[in-house]
Amino acid sequence: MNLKEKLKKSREALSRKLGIAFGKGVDEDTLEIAEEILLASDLGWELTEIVLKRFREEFKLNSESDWKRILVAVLEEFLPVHKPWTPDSKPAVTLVVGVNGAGKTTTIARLSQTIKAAGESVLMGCADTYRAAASEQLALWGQRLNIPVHTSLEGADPAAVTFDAIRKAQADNLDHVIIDTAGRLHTQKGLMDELSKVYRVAGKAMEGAPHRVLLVLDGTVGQNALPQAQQFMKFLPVTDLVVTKLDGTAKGGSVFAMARELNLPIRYIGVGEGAEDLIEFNGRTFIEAIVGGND
Ligand SMILES: Nc1nc2c(ncn2[C@@H]2O[C@H](COP(=O)(O)OP(=O)(O)OP(=O)(O)O)[C@@H](O)[C@H]2O)c(=O)[nH]1
Ligand SMILES: [Mg+2]
Repeated sequence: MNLKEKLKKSREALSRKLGIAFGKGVDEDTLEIAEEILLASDLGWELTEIVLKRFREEFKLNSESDWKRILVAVLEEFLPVHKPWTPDSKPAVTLVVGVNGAGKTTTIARLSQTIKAAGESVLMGCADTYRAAASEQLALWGQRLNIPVHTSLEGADPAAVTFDAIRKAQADNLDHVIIDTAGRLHTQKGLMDELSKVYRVAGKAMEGAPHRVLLVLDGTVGQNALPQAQQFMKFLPVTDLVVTKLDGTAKGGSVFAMARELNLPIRYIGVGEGAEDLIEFNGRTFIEAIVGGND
């Protein structure tokens, strides 16, 4: 899969526009245009100011603009580096949370597929018990990918389903269990409390569980997802971020602000609806895809 192609909207909004602006030479007017472009890419104020400062410093020494190299260097410095996740329990329990429609279920299916392809076993648990369709959606993925799914009846207690799914994965000696939850707004206190309960009950089913909590953010929302993420983090200890739908937005720059502001690793990104469109996030590759190249 060509990441550059998938992130085309963000690259055009950032790199192509900067290329046009700087192509005409470098002066204060160009830098003002550059500022607008950086902000429109959703890089955020802090990062935009750092990039502009670096542009200014370099341009004083050199009238030829090497803006691409500078931008890549600043973005790489800005992105916090995190250790890769290595599960140290069996099963490794992953809880997946986020607002409605962010891409939780799709992420779980694609993540499970990757786990299976790596030769490990996985159970997908459906703690989204509000809609019968939620169980059906996950069950369908299970059939398609030939991966076991644990569901329950509509209206069941999500915490109880989580408990059962973990116990089932233990009994079946599986490597992973990934729990899907119902989408909820960070402002819905009752539903957020329910999520805290799911988290606690997972720990009762198995000590140390869940071993990671993935917060799925819709990339098309850009930096506006920040307050939403901060609310989720008040109710349960989120460990990793997933940013989906980056194929459908020009605001790809927001991942830098998210990684920095929330100080959590962006573990995966979604760049399409296909099965292969969830990829492990790699800062360098991502930066290269939205800045690099000569197009
Ligand atoms: N273009 C694009 N679409 C995506 C991506 N990830 C998910 N989607 C689509 O977004 C829609 C919602 O995805 P779901 O996985 O059902 O989202 P959810 O968070 O489980 O939704 P709820 O359970 O209703 O809260 C689906 O149509 C997905 O195909 C992505 O990376 N790119
Ligand atoms: Mg879902």
